[in-house]
Amino acid sequence: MMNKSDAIPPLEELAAILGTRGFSRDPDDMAPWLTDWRQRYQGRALAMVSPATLAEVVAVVRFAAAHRLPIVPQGGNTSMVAGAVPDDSGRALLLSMRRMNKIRSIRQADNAMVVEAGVILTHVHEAALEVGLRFPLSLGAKGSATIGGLVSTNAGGTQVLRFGPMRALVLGIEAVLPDGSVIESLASLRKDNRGYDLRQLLCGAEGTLGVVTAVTLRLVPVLRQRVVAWVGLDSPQAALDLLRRLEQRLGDSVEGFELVPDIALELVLRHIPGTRAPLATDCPWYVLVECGAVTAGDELQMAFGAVLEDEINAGRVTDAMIAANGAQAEALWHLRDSISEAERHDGTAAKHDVSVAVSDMPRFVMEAAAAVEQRFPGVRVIAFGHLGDGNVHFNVRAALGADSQAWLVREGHDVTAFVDDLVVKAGGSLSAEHGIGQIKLAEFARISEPARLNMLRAIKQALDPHGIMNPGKLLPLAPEDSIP
Ligand code: 2HG
Ligand code: ZN
Repeated sequence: MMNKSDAIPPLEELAAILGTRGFSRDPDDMAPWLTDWRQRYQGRALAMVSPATLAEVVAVVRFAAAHRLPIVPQGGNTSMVAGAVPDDSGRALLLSMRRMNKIRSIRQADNAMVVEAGVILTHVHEAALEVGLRFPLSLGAKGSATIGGLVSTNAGGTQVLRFGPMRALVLGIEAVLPDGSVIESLASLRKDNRGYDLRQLLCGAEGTLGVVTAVTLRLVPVLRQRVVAWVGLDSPQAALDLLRRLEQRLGDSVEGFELVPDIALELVLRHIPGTRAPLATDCPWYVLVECGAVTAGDELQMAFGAVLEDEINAGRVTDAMIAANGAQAEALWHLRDSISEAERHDGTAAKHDVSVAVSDMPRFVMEAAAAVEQRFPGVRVIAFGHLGDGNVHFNVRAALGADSQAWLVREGHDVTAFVDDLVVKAGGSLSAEHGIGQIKLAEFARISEPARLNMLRAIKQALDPHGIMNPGKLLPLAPEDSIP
């Protein structure tokens, strides 16, 4: 465990290495980065360090290792589980990766791009498009989330269906380990059987095993046909049935399939300026569907239209609109991508990032919502998101008119335990794509099988014996480590 010494380490050494742009103890510089996106945690830091090169990251980690200082790596600070802010001890170095923001190379012949951890997702999208390729992963926070954070949380998002989450898109990795050594493995090897998959170990490790400094990302061909539609229907089961029928008739062209309940659309229309309802008919559920093809033409649009017409005629779809152009498509995605923001404007919620088997999700959504609303009268469940991946955000909101902050403090814990028990019963996971961070730590410990926790702890202990890397995140303390 870390040395609890209060002696101030010689920070001037670090300041000299990093220069004025790379080192700050100014409270105003640090303030925006010490509170998590959901504004649930307020941390403190000894200093904010912002290295611009791999060598500088190595120097920071060596310094922290020598003085047993906690390091909290941070990109865009968009974590949903407070995974990128320090605790309030004031001992941590907040390691901002935002200055490591170079696209090092694009290897078109390998369909690959080497990018540094601080590159913002939107910039990756743009750089790929400039060479006629595409990086398929996308999510609402794409304008501020950085690659290092997305890799470290194995981010999912709204386009996982066809190409998978971050883990499926990281072909190579460069990282600084807790002792300051560097693992350099950026070659985009499609096959590599040198034992444990170290690259995958670092993906989703939430910065607890080292600092990811760069990765090689998989790129895919650019789309020449794209169909984006907003579909109204009766239930999550009807939505999943539609997905399967689309797959049967359009093959693997379905790239996005997002479930939106009417309550989520209402929140967006109320709080996000310039938005409007896509359909004239109000439906209890909607899906946003995106299909794509790499060939030019209009067959996809025709085939998609034919499926929708059949579904409407069969009474399985209530109403639908297909975006007529790129601007309309973006407007539909804007509705979907704004749900989280709209929900935040409306007050705080008990958020649950749940996955179960895809085929079980429609039933889970309906039954779990009914159970929660019966057990906690007045609360409102808003379950939305990545139905095609078997992942919804099962968020529970305070009763109308209630003070949501006070409600969360009073009842949030019980609500979350109730939901997580339902998730366990359904054989699911309490974290499909957001990670564990700080917010889910206690529940992760409560509902997980000991073998899982022991394995995680053993890996952590082997690689970071002094516990300096992002302490207090992801890994519940072992009973013998708990501080009395
Ligand atoms: C999304 O899918 C994000 O929009 C955020 O993962 C989910 O706010 C949430 O609960
Ligand atoms: Zn999501």
